[in-house]
Amino acid sequence: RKPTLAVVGATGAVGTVMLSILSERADVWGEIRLIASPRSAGRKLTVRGEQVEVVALCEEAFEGVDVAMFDVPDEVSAQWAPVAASKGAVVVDNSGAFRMDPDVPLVVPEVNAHAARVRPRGIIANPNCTTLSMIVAMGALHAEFGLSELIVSSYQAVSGAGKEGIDALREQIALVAGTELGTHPGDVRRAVGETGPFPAPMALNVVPFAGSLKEDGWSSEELKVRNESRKILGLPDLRVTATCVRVPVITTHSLAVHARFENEVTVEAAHEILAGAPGVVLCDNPAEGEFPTPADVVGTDPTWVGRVRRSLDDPNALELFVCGDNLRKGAALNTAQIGEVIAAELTAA
Ligand code: 11C
Repeated sequence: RKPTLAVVGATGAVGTVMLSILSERADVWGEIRLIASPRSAGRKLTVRGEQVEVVALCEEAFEGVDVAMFDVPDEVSAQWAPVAASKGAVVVDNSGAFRMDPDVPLVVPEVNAHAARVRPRGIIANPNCTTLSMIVAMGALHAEFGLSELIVSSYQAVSGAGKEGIDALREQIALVAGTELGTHPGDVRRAVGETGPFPAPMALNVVPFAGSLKEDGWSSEELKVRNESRKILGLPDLRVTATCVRVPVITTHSLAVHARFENEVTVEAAHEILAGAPGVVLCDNPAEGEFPTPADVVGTDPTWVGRVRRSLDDPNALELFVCGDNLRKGAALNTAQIGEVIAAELTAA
């Protein structure tokens, strides 16, 4: 029997991408049940070429479910993931609710698939999209050179803030297009008015803040990059500094990474590792204008890496630029891959 899958949050920005990913990948699932808030119940959505009616989130919706993928806000996961697990489902949760729980593995299949086997709460967490956009490449380099420090700056797309974020940028672009705005202090801010889910205008701008404000001036996104990278790589003392910035890109997060290693590095060796790493595409020929950009990477599955340089003042450090689609590998795809690992385990049992 093929396992039964539930997708919770099927109508959201990540849920929508999840349905197309499930339709594209090898079909390991029996029934796929779509679950969303009562307000979306009754809607019909297409998955695997078939129309499936959305059912409302309730305890009975998890009856007979083997794997439940959650793409919902933290508080909804915090309440409902344990309910699904108590009904016997293995939960793969894409919220921040359980990522740092020591009894919940945080899994990126290319880096630490083995961690998915030990799940005392019946829950496996999927990392934040910013961490996920770089961690496959960093895991491959770590395996060879031994990572000792990461200093990253992110360039995060507005879809990280969901459909509301996408709508806000589109509306703001329409308001500034064809004008001479962006030449005087505050002119863009006055023209766009309400800034939606962002603390400043996104059109014609970059915003050095993503997530919520935490202790000592750090943002939640910056702390997630630090804590989650440490947990996934199994390096609890890894030195990590992140500055998370929102840019006017619809989808695909980018990161400029300074990575320091235990051992000396060369660009040639880094190129060889990255070119051979599963889930990574090396795109690094600046003389020909070849480097990853969000506009080229969006809609693709791998982590794209370019601009690989050895640090001028440190033979143990590399500088690189990484792009990954934050809704695919950054969210739905990684969740689907974890689900497939569990489906294989259940089918073999
Ligand atoms: C953003 N990375 O770009 C966030 C969205 O912890 O799963 C995902 C938040 C999370 O705004």
